[in-house]
Amino acid sequence: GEAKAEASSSDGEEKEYGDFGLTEEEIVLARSIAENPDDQSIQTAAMVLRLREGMTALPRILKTIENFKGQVAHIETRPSKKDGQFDVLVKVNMNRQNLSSLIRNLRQGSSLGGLTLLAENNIAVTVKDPWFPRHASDLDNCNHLMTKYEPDLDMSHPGFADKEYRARRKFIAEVAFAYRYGDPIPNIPYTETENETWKRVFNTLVDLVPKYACKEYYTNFEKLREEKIFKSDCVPQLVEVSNFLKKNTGFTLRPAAGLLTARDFLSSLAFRIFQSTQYIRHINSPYHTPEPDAIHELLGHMPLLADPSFAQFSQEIGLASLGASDEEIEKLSTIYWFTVEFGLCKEGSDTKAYGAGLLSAYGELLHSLGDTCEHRPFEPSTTAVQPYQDQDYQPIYYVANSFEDAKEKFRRWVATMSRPFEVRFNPHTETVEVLDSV
Ligand code: HBI
Ligand code: NLE
Ligand code: FE
Repeated sequence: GEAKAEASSSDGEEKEYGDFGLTEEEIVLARSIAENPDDQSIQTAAMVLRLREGMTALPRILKTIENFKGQVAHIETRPSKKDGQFDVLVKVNMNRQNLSSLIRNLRQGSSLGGLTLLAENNIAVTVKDPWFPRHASDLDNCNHLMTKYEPDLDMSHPGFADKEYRARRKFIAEVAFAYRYGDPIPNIPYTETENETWKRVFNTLVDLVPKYACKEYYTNFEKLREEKIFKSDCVPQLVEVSNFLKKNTGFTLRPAAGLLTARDFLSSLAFRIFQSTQYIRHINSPYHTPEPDAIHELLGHMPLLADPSFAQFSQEIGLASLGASDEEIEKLSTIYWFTVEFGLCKEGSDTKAYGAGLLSAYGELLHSLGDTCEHRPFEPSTTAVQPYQDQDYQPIYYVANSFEDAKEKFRRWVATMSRPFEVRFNPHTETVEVLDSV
C-alpha cells in the first residue's frame, strides 16, 4: 500500500514516500542520525527520487552518489502513476556529513536533470551550525562535484564517443582529487591536440579583446602576454598563473576536478583561492562549452582576478557564502553568474564584457554585445532571483556601472542577509575569523 510518513524536516508537513512502503523503524533510525551530527560512522539511508524524464537521470544520480563516497546498497525502480515518470528507491551506505552534502547536491541539480527528491528518510538537512571552512587547508574538503554535463554521461558532449578524451579527463581529474593544501600545483604536460585547442581560442581572443573586453581585463591580458605566461602555442601552467595573481592581488589557484557545488566553489573565494579545472575542452567545440575547463578559467577568470577591485568583489561574494542557507547560496551563485561569469559593464557610452564565461567563449561574447539579447541594469535584489540556464547562450545580461558600483550595491544587499555572525579574513594566518554580531 501507499506508505506515508511525516517528513523529518522542520515544516512537519506530510511528504509522500513513493510506493516503497518504508517502515516506521527506518524513519526512526533516520531521525536518530539527525540528532547525532558528529557521528562519522557509516549509516544506511534511504531516498526516494522521482524521475520526470524516463530513466535518463539515473546514471547521473549513481555518479553523484559515488562522488560523495556513498555506496549503493539497494536500488529499486518502478513506473510512477504518471506516464513517463519513474520512482526510484536508493539505499546508500555513507557517513552523515557526506549524506547531507549528497542531498543538497541532488536538490540543487534537480531542476536540470528532471528529478525530484520525494523523501529523505535519513537526516534533517537544516543543520543549525552548518560547517564551513575556517582555514585555507579546510578547502581540501570543499571539492564536491556537480554531476551535470560530462563526457562519460552526456551523449551530446563532444567527448562522449572519444575514448581517448575520456581517459585523459579521468587522468586529469585524479590529479586534482589527489591535491592537498600546501602541495605544489602539479604541472600537466599538455598534448598537441590540447595546445591546438588553446591556440584557436587564444588567437581569436587576441583580436576581440581590444574592442569587446573592459579595460581592466585588457590591461591584465596584455600583462600576461608581456610576461610570456599567455602565449599562443601552449596552455599556460596553473603554477605560473597562480604566482602572477599572488603578486597582483594575493589570489592563488588550486586544482579542481570539475564543476564544483556552488557552496564549495564560493567558499574558496573567501580565502582568495580560486579552484581551477585543469582539463581542456574537446577540440570539436573550441568556442563554447557549458563546462568550466582550463581555457575558461585561464582566459576568462585570470586577467580580472589580477585586478584589485575585482578581486575584492570576488572575495566578498565568497565571504558572504560562508555558513549561508541553501536559499542564500542559490542567490549568491545567481549573482556570481550574472556578474563574474556573464557580466557586462559601462565604459563611457560603451558597453563592454567582463564576465569570464563571455571572455572564454568567442561565440557568446559576440552574442552578448549584439542585439539578439536583453541588457538590464545590475541590481542585486532582482538579479539574485533571475532564473538562468547553463547549457547555452544567455538571453539576458546585467550591466554594471563599474566594479566599484557593483561592489557597493552588493554590500548593501548582503547586509540584508540573515546570518547571525560576521566573518573576517585574516590573510596572515589564512583564517576566517567568526564574530558574533549582537
Ligand atoms: N566549479 N570548478 C568550478 N569552476 C567554476 O567556475 C564554478 C564551479 N562551480 C560553481 C560555479 N562556478 C558558479 O557558476 C556558481 O554556481 C558559483
Ligand atoms: N561557456 C564558457 C566557455 O565556453 O568558455 C564556460 C562557462 C563555464 C561556466
Ligand atoms: Fe567560471
